[in-house]
Amino acid sequence: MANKTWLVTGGAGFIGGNFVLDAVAAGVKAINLDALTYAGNLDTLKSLENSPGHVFVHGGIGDRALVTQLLTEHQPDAILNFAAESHVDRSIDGPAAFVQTNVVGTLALLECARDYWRELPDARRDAFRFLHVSTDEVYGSLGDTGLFTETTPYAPNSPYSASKAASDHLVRAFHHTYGLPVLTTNCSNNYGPYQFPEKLIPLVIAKAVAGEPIPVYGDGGNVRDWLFVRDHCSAIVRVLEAGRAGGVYNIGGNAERRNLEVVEAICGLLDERRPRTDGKPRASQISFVRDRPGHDRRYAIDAGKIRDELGWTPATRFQDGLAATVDWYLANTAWTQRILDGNYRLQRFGGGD
Ligand code: NAD
Ligand code: TDX
Repeated sequence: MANKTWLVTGGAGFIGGNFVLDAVAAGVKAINLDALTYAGNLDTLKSLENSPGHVFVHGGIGDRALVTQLLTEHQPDAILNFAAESHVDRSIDGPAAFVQTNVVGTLALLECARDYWRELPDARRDAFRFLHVSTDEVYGSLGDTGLFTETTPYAPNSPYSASKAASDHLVRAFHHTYGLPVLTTNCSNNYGPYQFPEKLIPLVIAKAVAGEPIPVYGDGGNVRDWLFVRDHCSAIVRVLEAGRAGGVYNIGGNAERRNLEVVEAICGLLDERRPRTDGKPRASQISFVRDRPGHDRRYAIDAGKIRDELGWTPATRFQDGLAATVDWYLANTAWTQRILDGNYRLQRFGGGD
């Protein structure tokens, strides 16, 4: 990784931010293109302020002139596309922004990448990769059994997952039609430091600590397969370095949990670390609320391909990653508070009460 230059998009977000922090620490020069939407946060990257390994550029992936200028100026060895609208609930209220960034934006980025890649000298052209970060949600919803593999047919159910599916198809088409050396990763639910508090785990921590009701959608029986964010980052590096051009790799944590189990586990961790003054358990704050429209019941990843082909497995057990995440949010309340001082107040999106 050392001495490589990567164009990272969406690197001020949750996963992209963790990725940039790790990559720069490993000696990569990261050109970080981020539009700084509500989800982009430069506080995450504060430790890189004086680092020559990090160049932050405020802008969108759909800005062809800007992307072309960055490619020409920095001559990256790879492009990693994390930039997206990422919240399912927001996609229910406003799908257009999801199509704009995830589909139209990714198309612009692909066209710029193709034109740049074509002009590279032979050796650098062979080594160049465009890695697209996608989600397991493109495969739809599972019943009580079964796992998503790389050949599971696409069946996206939310405007978010439909827009990610469309972007995956464009990435695939750019390989098939133009020969662009692409890689696609479809990952399960991530959790860890620097996640925007609209998502389940940081939302529950914030609500629990604030003494507010903790909203569990429906019966709390929906299942997600949780992966610690830094394990996702290490998987992406592994795919970038050793994945077969044109390949698709599913990434998962082998940690299927019902939502209610996750919420109760967080409550238990907080009871140990930050007991309520009235002595009641935090689980007493749990409130079952109206379900998410179109709520996918179960996601679960078969991560056998990345394990067998590339030797990657997750390093973090869910109970350890969850405890580390709770500890991180308790130790970094200023990071969340700065968000809550802005426009977001832990409110629900997507047709709830
Ligand atoms: P996030 O919402 O925390 O971050 C997205 C980042 O993209 C933000 O910094 C935002 O400012 C930036 N952005 C948005 N529109 C942009 C544009 N037009 N140009 C440039 N930057 C733009 O999302 P995340 O959770 O970090 O997800 C990152 C990627 O990983 C997404 O593509 C998402 O679909 C995928 N993914 C997420 C998860 C998960 O559990 N969070 C799981 C699997 C895959
Ligand atoms: O308040 C809540 N209560 C609740 O029960 C919230 C915010 C969520 N939920 C449920 C809905 C889901 O079943 O928890 C589960 C997780 O919800 P989210 O954190 O919104 O994640 P999810 O919809 O599963 O999507 C996430 O994983 C896949 C990411 O946001 C996506 O970007 C990623 O592609």
